[in-house]
Amino acid sequence: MTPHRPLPPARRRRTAGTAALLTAAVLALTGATTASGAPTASGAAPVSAAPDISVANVKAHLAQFQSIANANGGNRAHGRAGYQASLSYVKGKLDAAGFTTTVQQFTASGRTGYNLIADWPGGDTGKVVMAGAHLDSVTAGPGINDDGSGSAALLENALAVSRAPAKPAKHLRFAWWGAEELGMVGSRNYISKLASADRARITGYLNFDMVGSPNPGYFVYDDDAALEQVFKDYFATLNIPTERETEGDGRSDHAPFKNAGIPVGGLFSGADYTKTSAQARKWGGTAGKAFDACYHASCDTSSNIDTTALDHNSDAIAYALWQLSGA
Ligand code: DTR
Ligand code: ZN
Ligand code: ZN
Repeated sequence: MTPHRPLPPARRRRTAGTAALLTAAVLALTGATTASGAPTASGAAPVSAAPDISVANVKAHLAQFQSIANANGGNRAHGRAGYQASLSYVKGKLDAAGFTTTVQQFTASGRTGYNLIADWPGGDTGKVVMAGAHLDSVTAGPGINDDGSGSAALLENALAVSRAPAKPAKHLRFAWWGAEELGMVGSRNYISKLASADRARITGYLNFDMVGSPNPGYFVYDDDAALEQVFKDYFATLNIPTERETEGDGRSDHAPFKNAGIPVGGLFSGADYTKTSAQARKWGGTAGKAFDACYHASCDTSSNIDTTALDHNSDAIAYALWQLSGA
């Protein structure tokens, strides 16, 4: 649902239909049928349509993160009670859904930090599709857009995987990183502890850090052409123009993966940079104002979210996961 720029039901159905048509066209080209899930004439497994991710569910996770911050000194920062509570919340949902979860411990600035890794059982473990978001906020505030938005969108996507009838051909792994705000300490730790054989099994890593900015842009990471194209294809079905993400090179948890030679992609709706008038013309919102004026501030609360951007980005994540894992 889209309170800011409500789409009439007919248009939402049409956009969903477009995605379905794309999938149908791919299946027709490969000689597959949508129903059977049998191998195609070319031997490739057909890709079933990605689900529509409920933005209401994503926002319910954000409301939980906000309550957690409220109850724990106003933040969910590394080494604080609000981080631990955020991790328990996400882990509880994943465990109940059948994920195999692992908590990885590390130390940063004299405090213990944690990554949460969640593997969906099955798929070819020689080909791992990974997606992540950081679960820590800065100490200044609750971090609802940065990066409650990515954490919540990813959680709802993981739950959608657990509910889906079709099994992914590749192995799916989700990560919620600790201490990103201290310099990507959690994700760097994960990569440094990963055996080189296990690194080689990761076919791609997708990062979602800030996907519900209140004055949003639609930025797609340009690090890997194939991963970039998957997201561009999705936004093309919505008729939303995208730009290549250039603000954040090396500024989030995809950087350690990229440095390890793993293809990376991701989405970003903008931080403290100012939206230009050209960008406001194509995306709406306010020119001359930051994409997120509450970036790293106490006002990064539940009201610091554009529901439409959060909705589209959540659905784009599902599209990419389904495409890349061959669900
Ligand atoms: N790393 C983010 C902020 C950030 C700024 N630019 C980008 C570009 C792409 C992803 C993230 C970012 C933070 O957590 O503060
Ligand atoms: Zn962030
Ligand atoms: Zn940040």
